[in-house]
Amino acid sequence: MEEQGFFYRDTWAEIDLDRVSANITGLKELLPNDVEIIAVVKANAYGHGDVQISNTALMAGATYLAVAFLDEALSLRKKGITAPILVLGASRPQDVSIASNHEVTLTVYRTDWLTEALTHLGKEQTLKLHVKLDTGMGRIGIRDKQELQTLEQQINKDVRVELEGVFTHFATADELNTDYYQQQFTRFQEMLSWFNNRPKLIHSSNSAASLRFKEAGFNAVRMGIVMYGLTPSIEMEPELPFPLQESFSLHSRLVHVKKLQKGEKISYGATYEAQAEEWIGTIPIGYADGWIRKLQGQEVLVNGIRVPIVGRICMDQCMIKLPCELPLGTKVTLIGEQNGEVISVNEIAERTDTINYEITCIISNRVPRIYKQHGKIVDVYNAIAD
Ligand code: PMH
Repeated sequence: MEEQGFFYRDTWAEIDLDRVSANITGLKELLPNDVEIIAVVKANAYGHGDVQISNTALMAGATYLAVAFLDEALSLRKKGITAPILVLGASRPQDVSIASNHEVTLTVYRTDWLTEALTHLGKEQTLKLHVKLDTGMGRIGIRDKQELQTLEQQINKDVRVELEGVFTHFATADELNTDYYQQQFTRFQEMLSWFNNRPKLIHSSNSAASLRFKEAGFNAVRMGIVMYGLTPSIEMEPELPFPLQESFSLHSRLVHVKKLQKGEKISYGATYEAQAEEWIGTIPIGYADGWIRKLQGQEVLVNGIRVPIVGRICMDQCMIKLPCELPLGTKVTLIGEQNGEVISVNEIAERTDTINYEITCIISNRVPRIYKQHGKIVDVYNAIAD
């Protein structure tokens, strides 16, 4: 195997960077030229790998990156990313000096936060801020006019800080019913009118809104899930303006193959019992890899054929029922394609009663990531060897 030497367990995720690029190009073509793309790479780029996705996104035309926490921004800086990075979530006011040193843009979401933050900023330091407005998501953000105007004045008085942007976040942009979206959009416009001077960058759209609502594009959009080739919601799938290319796949290999006699049992609790002579394979992936116990019974692909996971999923291993005796080392695909048969992230999400976002995020750091571009492996990342 080409990836040999980077990791020593036959389980890995593959990220197809060409597909990530294609998804960004798809959105770019849909947007007016003057709308910038902010690539949302928080949570290790939804489990895909922050630095590889950031570089791919920037190459494909994104101009800004966004993460949830300052630590994530600093990690990208450490890995050599020099593009602008916005921290979308709350940072501690005492950490503004570190943000400034690494040219990380922070979100301001209350006036008392700003007052305290300014006391921690050095005389010679500068800081870029985007103000978060809460138009109905109810997480963080300013909600009233007085507070926003006080904040604007406070920022104007201090030459060290620049209010570069203003943003909000939609709670229901991926739902077919647009009533709540409309309310939030109207509220955002109203709140924008409270500024004396509107900041340079105005952004409200996540992936769903970017695809659906032109008016919410302003001059930047925050692109997360669609960049990875996943639909923002199942109900939106029929409405997608261009085909998304799923970039994440998950694979393993048979490390043990055995014949069970009728009545013999498998795994913790001995809950699975062979009904006849059966071939059972073991794959080295388990719930500690994010392949959670709820996936018992889920199918995987072997030689393009769907076969079920049998018995309880263990921490590091699980067992599958094989159609016949198969050689050790046979590739098993848990998410992705084999010979035209596909198991999508959405299928795994449905099985586990959750959304596709959660699936790629929870495939843990113990699973190495292989990056492919133009059909070749261009990078391998094994977090536990770092
Ligand atoms: N902007 C903010 C503030 C976000 O929280 C998110 C995603 C995005 C943009 C990107 O959204 P998209 O992936 O739908 O394009 N945030 C989350 C979240 O907090 N939980 O799920 C997705």
